[in-house]
Amino acid sequence: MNKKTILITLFALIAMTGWAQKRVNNHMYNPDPAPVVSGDRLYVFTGHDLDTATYFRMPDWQLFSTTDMEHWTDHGVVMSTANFKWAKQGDNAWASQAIERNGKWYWYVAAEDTTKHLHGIGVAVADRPEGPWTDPIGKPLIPGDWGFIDPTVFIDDDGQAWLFWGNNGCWYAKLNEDMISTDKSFANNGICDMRPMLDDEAQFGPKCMKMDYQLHKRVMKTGFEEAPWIYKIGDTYFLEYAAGGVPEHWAYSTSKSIHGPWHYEGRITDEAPGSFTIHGGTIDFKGKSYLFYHDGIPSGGNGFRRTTAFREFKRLKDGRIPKIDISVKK
Ligand code: FUB
Repeated sequence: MNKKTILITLFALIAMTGWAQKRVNNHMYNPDPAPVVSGDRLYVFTGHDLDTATYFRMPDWQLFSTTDMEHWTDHGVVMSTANFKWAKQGDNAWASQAIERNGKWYWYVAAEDTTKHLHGIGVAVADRPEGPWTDPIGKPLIPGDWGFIDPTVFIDDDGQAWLFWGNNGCWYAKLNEDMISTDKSFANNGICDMRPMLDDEAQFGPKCMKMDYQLHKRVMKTGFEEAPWIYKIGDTYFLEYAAGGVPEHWAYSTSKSIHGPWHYEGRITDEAPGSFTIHGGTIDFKGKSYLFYHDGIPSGGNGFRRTTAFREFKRLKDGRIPKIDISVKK
């Protein structure tokens, strides 16, 4: 066999078997992974499902890191609802994402805005991922409203930072350079509502019948469910998201502009084993690509005790993402 045949055979074998599933930690429940690279290290910010949870019971946020994707440092719980005086305490510390800018770290989280009894988006600042983290504004950055969860943040090539978020809808705001305030002159008092775009199957994939918790009934809804994950490769914006109602699968759309229109690219994965949610995102680190997500395998299928998993994969041309098998067998 010559070198080319060996490489093709190897690639075909990997494509058939899928990449192995790995974990950052097997002992504590750690859903909603948000990976970020800083220098030589990859950090994964996660939430925390309580060991006894039978519904979402999430009091704080955790951090893990690695330099080689094999050996992980468990930094433990590095921030909790106690960091946000406006938030419901001891619970509803939902999905998050952190980003580094000019030597400071900014961590965007979903927590319950007690003035609205609905989730809003908070921001915390630190000098390093391990903290200590503080709330620089003492109020939600984005006040509570229906579906205002799952923040994702991205800094464009021109230095403009964008915050996206949403469940059963997607919204985005222009962050000011301080990263702790939004540009109120943008869109509708600072918030652009993407729901008309989500309605378009060419942009966000097939609609499906699912529960609307505001209307308290099942209706035909957009494929986009929640958990947006925004980034850019070359001149292409990527928006990954949980799709298809619950149980969720992971899908993505691309665009040549942060404002869309988006082009639906398809599924990245099928549903996560043992979990009706899947929240995650892809990231490139040391020349390889990884998909992070959570599943319910370690808890034996309890959808409220979820554990982060990751798998290596190879991007296609232009950074596009192949279908990744996350079934338990692999
Ligand atoms: O972890 C709580 C919620 O479940 C997240 O905000 C969603 O993305 C889903 O994973």
